[in-house]
Amino acid sequence: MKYYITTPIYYPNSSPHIGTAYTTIAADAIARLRRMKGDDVFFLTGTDENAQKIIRTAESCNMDPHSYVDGIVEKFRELWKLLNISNDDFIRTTEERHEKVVQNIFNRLYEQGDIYKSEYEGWYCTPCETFWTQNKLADGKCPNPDCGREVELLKEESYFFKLSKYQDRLLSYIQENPDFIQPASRRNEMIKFIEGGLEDLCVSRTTFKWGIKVPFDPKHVVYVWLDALINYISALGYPDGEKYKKYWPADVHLMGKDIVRFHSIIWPITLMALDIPLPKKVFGHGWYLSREGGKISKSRGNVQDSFELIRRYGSDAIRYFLLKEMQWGVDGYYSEDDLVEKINSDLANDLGNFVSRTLAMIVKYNDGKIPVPGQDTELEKELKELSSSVKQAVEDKMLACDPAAALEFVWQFVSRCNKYVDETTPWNLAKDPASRDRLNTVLYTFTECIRILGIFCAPFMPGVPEKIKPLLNNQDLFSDWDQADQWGVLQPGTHVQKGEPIFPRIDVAALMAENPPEQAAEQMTEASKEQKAQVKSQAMPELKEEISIEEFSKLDLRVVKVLEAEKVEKTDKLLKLKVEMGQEIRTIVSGIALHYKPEELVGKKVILVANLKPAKLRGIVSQGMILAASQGELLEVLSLSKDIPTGAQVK
Ligand code: ME8
Repeated sequence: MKYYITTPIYYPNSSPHIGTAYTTIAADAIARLRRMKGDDVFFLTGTDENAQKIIRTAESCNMDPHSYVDGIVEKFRELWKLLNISNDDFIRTTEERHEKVVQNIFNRLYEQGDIYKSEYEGWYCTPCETFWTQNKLADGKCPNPDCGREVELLKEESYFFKLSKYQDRLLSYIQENPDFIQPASRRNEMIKFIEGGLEDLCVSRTTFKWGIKVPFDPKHVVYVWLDALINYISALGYPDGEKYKKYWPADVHLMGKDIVRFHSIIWPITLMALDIPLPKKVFGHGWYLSREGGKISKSRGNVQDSFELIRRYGSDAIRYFLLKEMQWGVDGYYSEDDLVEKINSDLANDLGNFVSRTLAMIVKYNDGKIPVPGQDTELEKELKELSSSVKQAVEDKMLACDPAAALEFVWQFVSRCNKYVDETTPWNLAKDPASRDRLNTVLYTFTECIRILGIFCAPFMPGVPEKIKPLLNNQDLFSDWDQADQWGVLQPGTHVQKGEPIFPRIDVAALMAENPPEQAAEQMTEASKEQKAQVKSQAMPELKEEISIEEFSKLDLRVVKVLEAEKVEKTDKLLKLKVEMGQEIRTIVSGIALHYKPEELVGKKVILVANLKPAKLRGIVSQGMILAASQGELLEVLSLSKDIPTGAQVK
C-alpha cells in the first residue's frame, strides 16, 4: 500500500519552534508506523519562501531575502535531523522544480478561463498573507483571532481565480466525503464558510518582485498561498513524474487549524480545475498554547529555543511530550515544568524503570542470560492479548491522526508490564528453588515485554529501540510492527545487560538552580499572570489512570503538625517546614510560599505523604510532601479541624 503524508511548508521567517515541530513530529510518527506496517511511504515537508513577510523580515535584518531564507532553512533541516524526522523529501518553493510547476498551472488555469485579469482593491494582512474585504475586518484590523494586527490597503492590477465557479461542486464534495476535512468541527466550520459564499481570489501581486513570476505577465508574482499549496504535487514531479503517478492523491495533509481554510478551499478548487483527484484527508490539529496564555508563535515571542530544549531533555522526550499533550481536535498546553514532570513520571519512572529493573533481575537471577520459559499462566496470556489489542488500537488511532490516544494505549501496556512485575514477585520466586521454572517464565516474559515496548515506542520515539538494542545483545528487533504481538521471538540463552537508564530522571532541583523560579516570576507581567490564572482555571485537570486499592494503600499519609516555617533563601516559591509526626521531627520543603506566609502555617495540622522518597531541593533534603488542593492560582493546604494526634494515619 502506498501512503503519502505531508506537513505544511513553513515560512522560514524565523527559526522553527515547538508549535511548528508538533506537526512535523506527528506526521513523522504516522509515517514511521506506516513504514513499519510495510507501506510504501512518502513523507514530505519543506519551506514556503515566496511570502511578502519574508522580504520584510529580511529587510529588517539588512539582508537580501535569498541569503536570509537560506540561513533559516538550514535551521529547519538541522532541527528535523535532531528530532529524528524521517521525511523523504524537503521542498523549498524557491527551487526550480517547484517554480516550473506553479507557472505551468497558472498558465493552464488562465488559458482555460479560470484565471482572469482585473483590479484588486481591498485589505491585506502580511503576517497572515491573507486578503480581507472591508466587511470582514475586526475594528479595522486583521479578523484572524490569533492575529488582530494592522492590515494594509492594496489597490493594484491583479489576476483572479474563479473560486465562485467551483463553490457548489466543492460544497457537495465536502458533504459527500465526511472524512475529507477532519475533525468534524473544522469540517462544519468550512461548510458554513463556503455556504456564506466564495469570492474570486486575488492570485497575483505587483508591488514587489519576490516570488514566482506569472509566465505571460512577469510584472506579476503568484500569490504565495496558490504557489505554496502546489508544493504537494510539484515535489512529486507533477504532471509526469513517477512519484506523482505513484503517490498522488495524498492520504493526509496534516496541519494546524489555522490553515485548514486554505487547504479546504483554494487547494481542492485548484485540483478540481486541473482535473486532479483531491487528497483523501485534510486534518487540522489544535495549537500548542503557552501556560501564560496564547498560541505559541514566533510573533508572540513566547517560543523557547528548540535546540536548547533538545540539548537539555533529548529528542525522544520532546517528541513524547508534544505527541502526548495535544488531545485530538483541541488545543494543548506546553510548559517546561509539564515537560519535566512527564519525563520523570512516564519516561523515567514507568518505561525506563521497567526496563532497568527487569533486566537487573535477569542479571541477578540468571547471570544475565534469557532463560528458557516454562508454561504460561493466565498472567502471561493476559499480557499477550493486551499486546494484540494495543497494537490494533495504536494503528487505528494513528490513521485517525490521534497520536495522543495512540500513546495512551502504549502506556496501558507499559502499566500492565509494571503490574506484571508486582504480581509475579520474582524476588520471592528466586528464594525458592521449586519456583525456578516459574521464575524462568517470568524473566523470559520480561525480555519479550521490553522487545515489544521497543516496537510500540519506535514510531513515537525512534531513539528508544536504539537505546534498548544494546541491552538485548544488539539484535535488530524493532522495525516490524507486526512483531508487536508475536511472542517467543527472543532466543533463550541470549545475553542481556542492565545498562544505563534509558530515560534518566531530570533533577528538578538542579534545573531550578539553573533557572531560579523568582527570575521566571519576575519576567511574568501582571497581565500574563492574569491570563495564566484564567487559562489554568478553565479546565479541570484530566483524571489519572485508575489504580487498585492495593496500589493506593502503598501511600502512607500521616497527620503532622507544623512547628516551624521559613522561606527558603533565594526562592520565592519554597517554604522549609519542621513538622512533628508522633515522636519524629521531619523537614519538608514545600512549594507553597506564594500562597502562605510562614507564620500562617505554624500550629496547623496538615497531611503528609510520609513514605515519599526524600528529595533534595535547593540543598535541603525534603522528607515527604504536604498535600494541597489547587486549581489555577488558588491553592489551599489540606488541614484538620479536630485535634487528631500527629502520626495518625490518613486512609
Ligand atoms: O502557515 N501549535 O506556515 P507557518 C501547533 N506557510 N502547531 C503550530 C503552532 C502551534 N502553536 N504554531 C505553528 C504557514 N504550528 C504556511 C503553510 S502550507 C501549503 C503553507 C504549525 O510557518 C501548524 O502546523 O505559519 C501550523 O498550521 C503551521 O505550523 C503554520 O506554519
